Amino acid sequence: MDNCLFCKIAAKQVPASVVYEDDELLAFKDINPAAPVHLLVIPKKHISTLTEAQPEDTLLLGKILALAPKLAEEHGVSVVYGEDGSPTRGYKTLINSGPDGGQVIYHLHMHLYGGPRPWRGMH
Ligand code: DGP
Repeated sequence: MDNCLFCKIAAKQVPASVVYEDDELLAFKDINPAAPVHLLVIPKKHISTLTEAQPEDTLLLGKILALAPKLAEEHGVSVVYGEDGSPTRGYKTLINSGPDGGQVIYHLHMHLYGGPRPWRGMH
């Protein structure tokens, strides 16, 4: 879509630190990280917000979510179970939708945050 920053990143017209790419998805480092690991996962197809996603996008939405544990593993923030079975480390996934949801860039994206806390402005 014309004038969409994340479409331009997907088209390699704007540089980004890409950490994953396939035919449908792109993941890259957030330019203003709020946590030691802060990645964004986008569909290459332009969808403005989660509200605009259509029934035929359901598999694509699933692929975005399913990429999170793979990226978390690659970036050292996956959930790890200690000898007593209790979980350690971990990560947060977040999709902001609309102004009240805190969305700034109107191209659907999932944030992935991880790494030692505290994280800026988040619990
Ligand atoms: P949101 O508030 O959910 O729309 O988050 C938008 C995120 O996009 C925000 O964390 C900063 C990030 N961002 C904005 N512009 C750029 C950019 O040009 N490059 C990269 N890598 N990230 C950007």
